[in-house]
Amino acid sequence: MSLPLVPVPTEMTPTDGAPTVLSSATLLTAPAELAAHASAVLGVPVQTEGGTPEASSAVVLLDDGRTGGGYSLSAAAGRVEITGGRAGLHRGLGTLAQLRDLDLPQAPVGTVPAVRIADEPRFGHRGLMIDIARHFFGVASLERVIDLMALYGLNVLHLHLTDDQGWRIESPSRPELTEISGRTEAGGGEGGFLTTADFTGLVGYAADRGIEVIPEIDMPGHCNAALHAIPALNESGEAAPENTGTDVGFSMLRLDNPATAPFLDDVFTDLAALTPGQYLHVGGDEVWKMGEEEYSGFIELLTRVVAETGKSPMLWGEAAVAGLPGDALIQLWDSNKDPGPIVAAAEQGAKVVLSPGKRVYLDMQYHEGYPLGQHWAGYVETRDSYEWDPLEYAPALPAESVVGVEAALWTETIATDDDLSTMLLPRLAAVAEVAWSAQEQRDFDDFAARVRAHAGLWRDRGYAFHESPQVFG
Ligand code: TNX
Repeated sequence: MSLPLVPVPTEMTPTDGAPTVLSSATLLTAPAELAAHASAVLGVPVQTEGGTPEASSAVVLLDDGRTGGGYSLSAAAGRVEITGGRAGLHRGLGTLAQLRDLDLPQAPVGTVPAVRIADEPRFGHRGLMIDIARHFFGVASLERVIDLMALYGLNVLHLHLTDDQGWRIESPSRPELTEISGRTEAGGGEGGFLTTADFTGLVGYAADRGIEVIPEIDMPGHCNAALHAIPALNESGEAAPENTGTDVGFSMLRLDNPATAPFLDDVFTDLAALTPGQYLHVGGDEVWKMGEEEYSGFIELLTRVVAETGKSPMLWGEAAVAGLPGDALIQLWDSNKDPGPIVAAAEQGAKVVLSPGKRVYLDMQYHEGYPLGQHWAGYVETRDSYEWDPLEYAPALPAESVVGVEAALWTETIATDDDLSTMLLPRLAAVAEVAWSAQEQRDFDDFAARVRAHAGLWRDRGYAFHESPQVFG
């Protein structure tokens, strides 16, 4: 078998020669912004100018200014060289980490087999959404998720920060949001929230690994946490009770409440100030009790508020019925619904990220009776996440509107780190390959054989995973 990399690279040629041993005696040369991170990932010291001690091997990262995420990697005779633009070097490091940490017949753990790789992603947006509102997951948990994303070439972490059950991001102009609704969660647990410093630290941790964070404040529905913390947002003027259940569709902010627009200004201005990336996600999903006109007006207000912060809006698919600005990014999720309105918005220039529930909702149960997850979109085993072509999912979507794929992990039933990684693995590896690798290179049986070789790596790093019979059977 050739090397079991995931996602499968565009071109890969195992070559003759001994494996390269990476150790504390390996020397690393890298562009300044990457050096510290590369050194930490690989466990090798950075080469300092001047004295060069005798090294047993070398890793060289060369920035060639390329855009788009492609890179090439060669390893032979004690030297590993990765060439690419900034995004490509990040992906090359993930590939190198796999080559080193997989236990291969050609090269045991700790060594890199002789190989030449030329690799390039299919889609630019390769995302994962984590819901930290239903159950709170803090910095340490999210860093471990980011590590997995980097290993498999995902480059967008979408954080669902607010919902009916809790408000998880400190907003300096509205401290009551987290003081009150940072302490509630689904099932009645203690909750929690990210301080502005926590969030900034996470954004930096992700950026060091080539990953952009897109934060989401979900409006105008899924907002009981705001209604609980801020009485004036309620039509009655009285705070809504906390919500620790998992029903959806019941809460909403009202467009004609004079407290609403200043509230949106405050929270999105605060969020924009913490976010170096282009996008703020404003939600827009499942507002079941609001009329169409008010809903469209609300979405238009949200997109104006985002524009004033200098950012671009990302929105759940329902929002396609409203008038959207040219820089809007729509996230298709409901695989039980006609994608017609999203197709129409895409024909007007909107871009689309595909998150169809029956494929990439990683909170769906793997099979009937599975102890974690839901199944409104169906049971989703590894093959379901893998065996689809994003450009065939909604064939009426103009191909150039589809910028990528994003998995989603909602946490109504997910409460621990082990729960989280069990739902992610092995399906996240499947989604990563859908988003990265060319369709004609993808084959489920081949993928299953490759990803099987990753179980040891997951165990070594302490990630619980689902022993899918489709992969391990
Ligand atoms: C639908 S997906 C939701 C979430 C739930 C999820 C559970 C979306 C935009 N809304 O509120 O958590 O289903 O799978």
